[in-house]
Amino acid sequence: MILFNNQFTERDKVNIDMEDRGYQFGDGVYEVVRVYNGVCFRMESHMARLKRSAAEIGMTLPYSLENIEQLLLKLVEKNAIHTGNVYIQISRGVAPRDHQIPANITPILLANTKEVERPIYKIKEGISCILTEDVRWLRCDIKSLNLLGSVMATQKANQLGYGEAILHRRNMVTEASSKNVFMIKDGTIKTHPANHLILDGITRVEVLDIAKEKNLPVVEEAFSTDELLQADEVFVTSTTAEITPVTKIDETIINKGQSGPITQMLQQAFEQRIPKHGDGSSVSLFFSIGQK
Ligand code: PSZ
Repeated sequence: MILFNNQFTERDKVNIDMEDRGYQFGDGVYEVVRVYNGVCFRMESHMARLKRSAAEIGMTLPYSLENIEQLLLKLVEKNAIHTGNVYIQISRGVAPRDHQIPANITPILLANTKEVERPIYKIKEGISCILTEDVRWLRCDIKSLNLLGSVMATQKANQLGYGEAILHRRNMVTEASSKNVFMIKDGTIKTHPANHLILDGITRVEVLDIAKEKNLPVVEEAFSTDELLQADEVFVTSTTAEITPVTKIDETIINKGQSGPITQMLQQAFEQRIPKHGDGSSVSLFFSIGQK
């Protein structure tokens, strides 16, 4: 079952107009929310960011934020999602193709869900990343449907046999193509400040909160690609990747190709914040039995 505006329906019953501005211009915004044990994780933060993204592109949400949240919760329930993702996008709406936005346009909301396990293997063993130039626009703080810059960087990484692309502007690291980037040097955690050059990830905020709770030194400052390559530990974060170690960047092996101690400390604290079953059980990174 999917959500089309405020109706629950089947995917094959939905017709998207070719003049939907989401399709024509990438004119719209989206969110991905993680579901753990049937519970939406940090739903309020995702809803707040959705509202902000819409406001930044001058789009009024079709329903109240509370209404949208209720619809998404109902969708998760109807589809009996245990561990998975909720994808929601709101496009500007349908209008004859013209850059100018007509006054009376109504946004179109679409949401679906998917059962997806936690990427336990990558979270444990880490991933490899290429470094590539950040060619995206200057409003990366908006979670917009325009993802071409990110898609092209990911494509380049994949073609070279790497898992992700870490982006830089004139050798200053911004973020990864679909993740935030953190580095650790001499016990200090560094990440790019939340400005127009990055998406302020919900997972990024969670990591900063954990670091604060644990009195770990953090600086929200841009760092260079050279600094990154000399880091003791590197990790990337996102709603689905959680805290994933980066063990190789281009030809450079990070921390002997392993997840580092501070990364693991953060992962463990993150895992403790994940909604559990009523009985406290869940698939765990630290307490699992032969998960791959
Ligand atoms: O399933 C996936 O592949 C997902 S779910 C969320 C993302 C990818 N990426 C979000 C994202 C992003 O696109 C960029 C450019 N920077 C940072 C992030 C991380 O944001 P959060 O932590 O909110 O998911």
